Amino acid sequence: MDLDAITKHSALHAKPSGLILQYGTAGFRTKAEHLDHVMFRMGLLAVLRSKQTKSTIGVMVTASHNPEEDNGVKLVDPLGEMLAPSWEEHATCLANAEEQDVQRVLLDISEKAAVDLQQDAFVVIGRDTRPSSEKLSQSVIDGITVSGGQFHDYGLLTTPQLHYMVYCRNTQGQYGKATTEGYYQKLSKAFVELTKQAFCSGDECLLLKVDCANGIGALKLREMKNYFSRGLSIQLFNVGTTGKLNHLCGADFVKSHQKPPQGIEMKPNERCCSFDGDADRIIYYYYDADGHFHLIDGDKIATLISSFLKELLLEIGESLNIGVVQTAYANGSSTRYLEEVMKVPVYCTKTGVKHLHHKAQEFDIGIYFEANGHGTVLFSKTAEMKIKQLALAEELEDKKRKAAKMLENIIDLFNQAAGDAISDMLVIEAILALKGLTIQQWDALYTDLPNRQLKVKVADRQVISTTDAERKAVTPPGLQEAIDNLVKKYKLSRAFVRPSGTEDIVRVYAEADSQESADSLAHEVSLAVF
Ligand code: 16G
Ligand code: ZN
Repeated sequence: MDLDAITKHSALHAKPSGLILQYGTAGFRTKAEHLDHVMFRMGLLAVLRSKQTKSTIGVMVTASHNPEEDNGVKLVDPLGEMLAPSWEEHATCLANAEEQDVQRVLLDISEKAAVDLQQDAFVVIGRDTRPSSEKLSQSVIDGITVSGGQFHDYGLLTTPQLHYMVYCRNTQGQYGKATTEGYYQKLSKAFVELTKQAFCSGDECLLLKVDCANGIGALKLREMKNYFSRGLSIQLFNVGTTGKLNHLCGADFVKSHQKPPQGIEMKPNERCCSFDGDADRIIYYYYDADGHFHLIDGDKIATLISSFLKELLLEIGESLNIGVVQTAYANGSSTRYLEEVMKVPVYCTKTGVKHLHHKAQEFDIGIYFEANGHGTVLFSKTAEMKIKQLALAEELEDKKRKAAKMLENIIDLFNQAAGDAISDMLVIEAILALKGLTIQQWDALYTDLPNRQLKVKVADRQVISTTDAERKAVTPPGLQEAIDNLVKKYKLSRAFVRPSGTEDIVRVYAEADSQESADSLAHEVSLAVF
């Protein structure tokens, strides 16, 4: 690495003085105009990480569901996973170094992480459709090339597609081909195989309306559609030609406002879903015949998937362990249904995909979803091997082999590297078709407890610290007692507070037996936070 060249180049991507940013839950995220230096430096860091792991590293330029003016960047580790926590710290140090210290910080990181600077480095880059993304990804490339790394720029990609590319490249193509065609082929083949017996002849019952949040999902779903000769009929809305990214639409908007996005025409009982701005989240919803809006969030998605997988496991008769991972935001009804009715073990982790993903890796089949619609299913190598063997076993009775074949296709249909709106959508559509379930029947699995989320602005959100997967406040003293006392006043109630990992606010969540109670509990808890 030519450190002098790096210093020279770095001055062309100068850090605004005084600006301090943190590698948060999903990388760096702020107004796009403040990010040029971060992008350049993440190019440098990706090269170091690639040298250290002797693998391809990914860099994704996106700010997901944030407003169009924002942007962000995150690094993807060799198996398509989120960047390791110790490297998040390196990322923060490097992003905040003053110009004259960049060289020193780079050497510092190399030393601490035992990076062999002689190693080759390879980085792949993807970006979302924000107006600022192209230029910012160019700054990432600048950082990569000046530090002697090689790269492949995929251009426009969904976040989960980039995770997929990294995973494919580091497993010598075993997971799939590291191209968008490879991704579409893998998913569409699995979907078509899986749903072979399911589809009725008329197209009407299969219609799905998709709100693409005016983002990358629109482009990629349109490409994907070409790979289906039959089956699913998808109609796209909010494709970005007129509307603004994430504005009054998208999964985050629908989930947090509990209402439909603008720009989609919904008839009663029609199945609709929304992606977020980088297509790693999905939320379903519909209007019933009386005009009531029904939201089907990540918890209900996890429930549908879990019950389907559990049935298939029973049929193949293998003792593979299954676990569902949620966060504190999971609706109490979903947890109760999973544990008491379905008898599957449920675990709770801190908010943020990396925590859920990590926990889900402990099981043969780990199902994880955040209530906001981000999630996937992970299959252990053992589970995958057993399932593949059974699918091939000629001597097996038909029913068993069929179940094993279905599981085999399900493994291919899920993105094993990250939650993926396109892949999750295909899984859900396949399950609904195979089970002959309408969206109302799916919705009726259990009734969500009414809930409310509030944001509270405080002087310093870090005075609040939590434990027990963010369900209990440790500091400030007295806060948890106050919450406990408030919760006692309501039926079927639960509440917690936590500092946001993406915004300078504290989040409050409350649920109770009625909307009125949930609203009032959330309000009272937010007063206790001051
Ligand atoms: C990020 C996380 C998401 C989490 C959210 C919480 C990833 C890829 N994304 O968007 O999973 O739910 O942050 O935000 O991990 P908060 O800390 O502001 O509530
Ligand atoms: Zn996202």
